[in-house]
Amino acid sequence: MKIFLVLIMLLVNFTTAFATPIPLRGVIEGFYGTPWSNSDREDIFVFCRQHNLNSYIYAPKDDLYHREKWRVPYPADKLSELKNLVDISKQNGVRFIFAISPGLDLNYHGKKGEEDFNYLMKKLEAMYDIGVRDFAVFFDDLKDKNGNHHEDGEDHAKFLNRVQAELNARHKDVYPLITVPTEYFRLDMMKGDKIKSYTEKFAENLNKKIIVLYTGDGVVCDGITQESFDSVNKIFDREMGIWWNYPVNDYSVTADGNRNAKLALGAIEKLPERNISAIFFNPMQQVQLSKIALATGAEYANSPNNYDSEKSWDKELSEQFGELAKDMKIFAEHSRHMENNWAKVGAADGQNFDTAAYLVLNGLKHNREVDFAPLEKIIDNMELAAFNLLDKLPENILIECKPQLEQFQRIAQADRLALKCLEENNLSPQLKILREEISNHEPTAILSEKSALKFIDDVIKFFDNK
Ligand code: 14T
Repeated sequence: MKIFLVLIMLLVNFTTAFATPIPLRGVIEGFYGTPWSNSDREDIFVFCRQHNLNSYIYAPKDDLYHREKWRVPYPADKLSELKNLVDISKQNGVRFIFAISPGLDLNYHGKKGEEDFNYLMKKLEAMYDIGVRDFAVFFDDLKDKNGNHHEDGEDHAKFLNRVQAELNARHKDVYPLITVPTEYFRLDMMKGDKIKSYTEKFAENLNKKIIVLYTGDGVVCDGITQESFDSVNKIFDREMGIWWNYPVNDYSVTADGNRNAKLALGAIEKLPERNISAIFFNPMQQVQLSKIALATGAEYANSPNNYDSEKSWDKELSEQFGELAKDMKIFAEHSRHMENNWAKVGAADGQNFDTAAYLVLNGLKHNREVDFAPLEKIIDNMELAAFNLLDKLPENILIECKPQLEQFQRIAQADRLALKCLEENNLSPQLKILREEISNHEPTAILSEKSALKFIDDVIKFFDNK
């Protein structure tokens, strides 16, 4: 029996020892909105080293020199700041990948085409001079307001081939070029069963060494199946890389134009196990809180075929939050699912809450004897978690989630009153006031929309329907 156990343990060690990490794995600073500060970036390089992530892509959408003014060289002060970053990334064993997004107004042909090619090479050359050896040229988000684009896949591919050839001709030590096409999610590459002409021409003409990133079936989507992934590998005739849009929350925009209202605090999940050349996680502006998802992503990237998202989530929460881990998990459980009319990713919020709430509401609807205690206990823990976290989280983390924690507290308090109303079979007018108060804060803080927040509305409806 003992020998049997030892054998099993050896086998487990064996499989983890032979886990094959995704070759290129890291973080892409690729979100809209205020870019990370340089000290945020330095912090992330250290984090990458600690979690065996080997690369970082510099691609902040709102760095003017990255996209809008891509032709304009970085001024001396910005360049020396970048040099400092490149040095620190190297010290941490992290490849600093410099990305440029020239697609808004790039010319491909004639005299203007030559001029633009030279502008772009100049920009990359300046980065080579400060120590960058990895380059990316992105063509994403070039659609007009009707959702159409006028790009030509052959133009893009030939431009990229030429950049790659020129880099290789000038330098012996640059890594393969990385790109994102204009049609960068699977459903945008296809019209029914047919591959659209941009994608077809892009794939057909693009040098086989160039690494192509895409985001899955949609821009922000509920996982990538192996089957779907392999079908895209087939279209591009190479192992694709993934640009994974979690925990990024730049699209969580409220009516008043407030970004990042909901925090993505869940685990990375539902990604393929095989044939992946690269994976980059697009984070939130909230750099500290991005580390929950990023740490699970690092576990996935280092061992895609024996990754367990819930286990990894628990482990990383414990590691990052120590004695506050239990409370952080309660909060994070209500802030991990991201969804709007075009985006959907992350495990459902408040699953335990929902199970208990259903038993209560459904019981009452069918005039059964109901036990209120389990839900009450869950609500108690939510309120306590919010209280503890507001009190004890380190300043640099608290600053990223204070509005959401306060909203969580409001929701828990309203949930408590809602439950009390059910128990007493009487709708207190105070409940609608608390609900109003929550709505007033929604421009800056959203969480648990379909779970703990919805419960308040469900209870109000319950009495309205009586
Ligand atoms: F290139 C891509 F792979 C990509 O994801 N591009 C952007 C990215 O910068 C952004 O952070 C991410 C999440 O919002 O999605 C892409 O940007 C979009 C795409 C949309 F369809 C922003 C708004 C959209 F409606």
